[in-house]
Amino acid sequence: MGNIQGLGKTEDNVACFPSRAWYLNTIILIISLIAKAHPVNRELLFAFLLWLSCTGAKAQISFTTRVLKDSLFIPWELTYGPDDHLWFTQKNGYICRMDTAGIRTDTIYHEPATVTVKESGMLGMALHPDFASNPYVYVVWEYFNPNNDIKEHIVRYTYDAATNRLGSPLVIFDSTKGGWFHNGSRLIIVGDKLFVSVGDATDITNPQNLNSLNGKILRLNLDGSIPADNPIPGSAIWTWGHRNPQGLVYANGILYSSEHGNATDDEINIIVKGHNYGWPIVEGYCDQPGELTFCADSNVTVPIYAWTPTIAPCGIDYYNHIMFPALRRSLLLTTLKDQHLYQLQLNDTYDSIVSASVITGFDYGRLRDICTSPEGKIFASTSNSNPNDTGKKVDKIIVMYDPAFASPLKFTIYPNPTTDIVSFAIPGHYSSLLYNLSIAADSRKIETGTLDATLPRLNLKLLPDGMYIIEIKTNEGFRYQGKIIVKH
Ligand SMILES: [Ca+2]
Ligand SMILES: [Ca+2]
Repeated sequence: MGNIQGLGKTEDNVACFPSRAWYLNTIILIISLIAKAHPVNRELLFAFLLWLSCTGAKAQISFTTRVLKDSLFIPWELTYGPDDHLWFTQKNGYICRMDTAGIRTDTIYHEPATVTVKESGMLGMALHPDFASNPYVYVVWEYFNPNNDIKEHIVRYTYDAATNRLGSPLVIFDSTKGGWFHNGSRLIIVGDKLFVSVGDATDITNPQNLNSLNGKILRLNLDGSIPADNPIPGSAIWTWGHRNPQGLVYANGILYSSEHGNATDDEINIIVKGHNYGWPIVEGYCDQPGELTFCADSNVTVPIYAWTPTIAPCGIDYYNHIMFPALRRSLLLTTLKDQHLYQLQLNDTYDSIVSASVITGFDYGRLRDICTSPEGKIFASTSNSNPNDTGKKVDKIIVMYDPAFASPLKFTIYPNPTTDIVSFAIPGHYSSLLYNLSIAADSRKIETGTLDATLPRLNLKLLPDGMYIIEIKTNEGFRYQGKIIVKH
C-alpha cells in the first residue's frame, strides 16, 4: 500500500467515499450551526473554512511492490521489450534479459572493456522498434582509447533468440568524449531515429560549443549516420546547452528529458530541434540577473519544471494506463539523491507539469531507471551499489502493481471457428485499434492493420483453414491476444 503525497491535480483523479466535498459540506453545516448558536469571530471562521478547502486527504493509490531480482550492480537501463521481457544493462558491462515474473534472468552479453568506475559504464540501451524483423539492440558505453582517454560509443548488437545471446557488435557512432562524471547516456529510438543524451563530461565549455558533442542531445539514423534534416548540417547535434541529462522518453508527440543541475535547478525539459537549454550560463528558469541577457540573446529554452534543492533526477517514463487511474497522463521520474519515485502530472496539451508529487511507499533507496508494461505494471531499478563496483552488489529490480486490477479489455471473438467474417466485442471506447494477425503454428505475421473502432471485425475468407493469433493494441496501451480458428 502506498500513496501519492502532495496537492494538485492528483487529488481530482481519485475517487473517495465519502468524498472530500461531502466532508467539507458537512463541516461547513456544523460550523454555521455553531456560529448561529454562539456568535463568534466570523473572520476566524472564514479563515478556517478557507484552510479546509485548501487542505485535503492525500491522494491514495493501492499498490503492491515485489523485488523481482536482487544482488545486481546498478541496472542503469531498464526496458520493457517487445518480447515481453525486461532488458537491462548493469554498469559493469553486463546486458541481461529477464522474464517479467523475475523467475529467469540470463546474461546475454558481457563486455569486459567497459569502464565501470564512477559514472562510466554500460549505460543506455534501446531495442529496435521492429524487433521481430530487426533484432537489434543499441547500447551506449564508455571505453578507454589507446591514450587512456575515456570515450563513449554506441554499439549495435544482434540478438539471437535461439542462443539467447547478443552478438555481432557493430560500432555505429564512436569517439564522443566520455568522462568520470556527467556522461548522460540515455538512449531512445523514436520512429527511425536514435536519440542519445550526452553529458558535458565536466567541461563547462562544451555545452555551448557546437563543435563538441558534449552537453548535447544527439539525433542519428539507426545506422549511426547523420540525418539530413538535423539542425546543423553534417552534425549529430539536435539540442545543446545541457549539463547531464539522464532521462529521455517520447510520448504524445513530445520528447521529454530529465537533467541533473549543479547546486540548483534539476530540470525536466521538452526537447525541440535546434534549441539551446542554457547550461552553463542559465540554470533552470531565466530568473537571475546574470541569466537574463543570455536568455534573450541566445533564445534559451527553459525547463517545464525545475527543482531547487536538487533531487538528482534520472530515468523517466510516461504513464497512461488505467491500472493506476491517479497516475494517468503523467511522467514518472526516478531520483537518486532524493530516493523517491515522482509523479509529474501533465496538462491537457502535455507540455507543462501541473503538479509534482512523491509516490510514497516505494522505498528502495536511490532509483536509477523505470519502465512500464502494456499491462500497466511499473518496473524500477535501484542504484545503491558502490559505483566503482567495489563491495556488495545490492541493487534490485522491483515491480509495482495493483493485484486487484483486472484488465477491462476482455473481448469475445465470434463466431469462432469462422468461415469468413469474424467480429470482436470490446467493452469500452477506444479511438484506435491496431491488430496483428499471425499463424499460430510458427508465429509468422501475415497481416497488420487498423480495425474500425466502432465495429471491429475482419474478413478471413481468403485464409486457409487453421489456427491464427490475433493481437489487438489500443491507444491506451492495452493489448489482447486471442485465437481464431478458420474452418471453411
Ligand atoms: Ca537548462
Ligand atoms: Ca535560473
